[in-house]
Amino acid sequence: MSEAQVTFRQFLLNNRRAHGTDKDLIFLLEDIATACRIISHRIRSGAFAGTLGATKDVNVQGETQKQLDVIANEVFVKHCSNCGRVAALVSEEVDEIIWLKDRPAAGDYLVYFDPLDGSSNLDVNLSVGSIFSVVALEDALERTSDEAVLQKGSRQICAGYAIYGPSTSLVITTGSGVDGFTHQQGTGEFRLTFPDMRIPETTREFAINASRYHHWDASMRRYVDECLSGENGPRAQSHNMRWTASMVADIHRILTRGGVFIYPVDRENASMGGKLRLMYEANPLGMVVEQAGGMASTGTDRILDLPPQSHHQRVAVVMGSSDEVRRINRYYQEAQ
Ligand code: P6P
Repeated sequence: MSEAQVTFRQFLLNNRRAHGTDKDLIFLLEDIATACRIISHRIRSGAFAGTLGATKDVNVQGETQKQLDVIANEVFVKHCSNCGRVAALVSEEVDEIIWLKDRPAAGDYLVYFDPLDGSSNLDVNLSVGSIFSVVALEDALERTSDEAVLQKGSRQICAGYAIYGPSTSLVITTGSGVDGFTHQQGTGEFRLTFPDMRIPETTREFAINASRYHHWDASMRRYVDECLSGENGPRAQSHNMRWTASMVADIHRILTRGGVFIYPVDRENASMGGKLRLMYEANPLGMVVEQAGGMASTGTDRILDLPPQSHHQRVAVVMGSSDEVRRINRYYQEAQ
């Protein structure tokens, strides 16, 4: 193991020296890393503990909750509540905002998370993940309100995810690039194994749920039709497609080798504003993608500039290699 494979704590302390990372944020990120370690263990032991199945409950998203959705949420809530500077938690699994302080101070943290993204993959032993985002309150609050958590993605001070795959990895940005860590069996440490992750500008790989083709608008069909038309089509090159039904896994592949991830608003999901959620999926992963040199758009607007209307708001997502995101944005612009 090279010296470069520093532990997560050593990395955060180095980051503090280089970029002035606040010590409370370091404590919070270490608590989040602990939560991800625990979730990783609960997933990998789920078959023995009988926790792989579904509950009888439906969450605010209208999705049947898996037992591990509930467990992962409880682990995130517990570990994100340790740091005395966290004012509120917004969870994909919880309808209401979880306020930890009655009168939050300026600089207190708002933490947004999807504790177990892609949990339908648990039944078939495919990758799932956890997504997290941190915003620091600009001003103190006289009283708590739903509006207080409606912060633009551009105000995030930190974002990242854990992916529970063949290995458990943690990927974070605090605004100075993107770094990936791998959980080391035995020591339990997250070690820096993928420093300074970058997304190539160009790609020939796209990720979309192609079974929804008949719901898409003309711009999205135009883009995918061209990708599928190969060397004799307008792109004059062949493309590859991947879809893992876990945004974290698709985005991690894109961070590792490029690509573009697309979940458009379509005729069927338009009434809900799309499928994916802004505050704890598109914003955090959008910050990671941008910090790695990619782009994150709705097809028409930069995701991180969107003014949130509600904390479970949904949004169209196009993110990854910048050349492809620009092309898709252009197709939407030309259709206006
Ligand atoms: P579909 C998982 O439920 C999720 O929120 C994302 O992680 C994933 O990319 C998408 O939904 C999968 O959607 O239509 O393939 O089920």
